[in-house]
Amino acid sequence: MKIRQRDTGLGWADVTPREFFFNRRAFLAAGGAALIAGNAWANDELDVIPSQFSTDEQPNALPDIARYNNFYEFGLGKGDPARYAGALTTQPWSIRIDGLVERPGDYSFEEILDGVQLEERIYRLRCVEAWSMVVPWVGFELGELLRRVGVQPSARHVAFETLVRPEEMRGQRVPMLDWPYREGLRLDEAMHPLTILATGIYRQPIPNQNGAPIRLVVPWKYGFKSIKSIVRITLTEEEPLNTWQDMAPDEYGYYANVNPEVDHPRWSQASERRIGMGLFARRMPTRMFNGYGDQVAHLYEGMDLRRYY
Ligand SMILES: Nc1nc2c(c(=O)[nH]1)N[C@H]1C(S)=C(S)[C@@H](COP(=O)(O)O)O[C@H]1N2
Ligand SMILES: [Mo]
Repeated sequence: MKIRQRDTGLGWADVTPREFFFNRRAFLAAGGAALIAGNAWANDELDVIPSQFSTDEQPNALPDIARYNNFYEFGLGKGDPARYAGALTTQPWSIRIDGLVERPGDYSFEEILDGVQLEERIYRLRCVEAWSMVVPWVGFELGELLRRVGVQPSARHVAFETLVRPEEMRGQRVPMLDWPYREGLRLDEAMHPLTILATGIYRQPIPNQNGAPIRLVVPWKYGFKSIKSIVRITLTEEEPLNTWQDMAPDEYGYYANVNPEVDHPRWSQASERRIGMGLFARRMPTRMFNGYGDQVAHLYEGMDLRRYY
């Protein structure tokens, strides 16, 4: 997919690409090299500062993060993304930002990152399938981008779409999902400081299988909300339909907040298995809002979270 650059009137349009630095030896020592599906940006280490929003939990090792993935564009198996995502070219990349925004347009990856200070944010990711991991993401607040493009007063939601490119995304050659993969957030969720766009993991460009070159991370929601390889962000008034809600509305709602008290119709959500600790490791209790309740519970005050699952 080729997106033409429109005149956006945005001040950060004519910029030099961000410079990355890469520590090849540390990367090899982490055992990641063989597992990382060729990312075109992956020749540098990112210029990153630590974030106050990190958990103090021990992050999973890079090989675990990069070999056990859900990314249906590359197949259904957990190992398929690591095996096949190397075919994806992530350079050049741009995101169309449209809908109820002041400055709609097609923004290149470089424009989006221009002037942005990337932070390392160690977040838990809890999947609806009841496994979890802790990931040292590198990213910046989605709200920062939305403020820069200007949200119109009538906007209430933010819709996201993943790339459609069946030549490189072999899972898209079968109509398993209604491509493109789509997600949505309420505007206040999207503007919350915990909601980030991630471009890296372990201070390196994000591995293709984890959603290169840019993906959403919403740490208090089930993993499927964290849409990968984003090419479109649309501000809307109506609540957008997301892919899993569309496929199976009784199993997947719009909110998808991590909630140990509301089970998935086919299994319990009360506990989780941390990947990398072995199949026989004790399951740990799942926490309300994945442990981020102090920061986000107020967003849902007065809402019946059984109804709005
Ligand atoms: N485009 C796209 N984004 C996606 C998915 C997908 O299949 N396609 N899977 C989701 C699910 S179910 C999870 S749990 C997380 C997994 O992210 P990770 O592979 O980085 O752990 O990505 C989410 N984002
Ligand atoms: Mo998931």
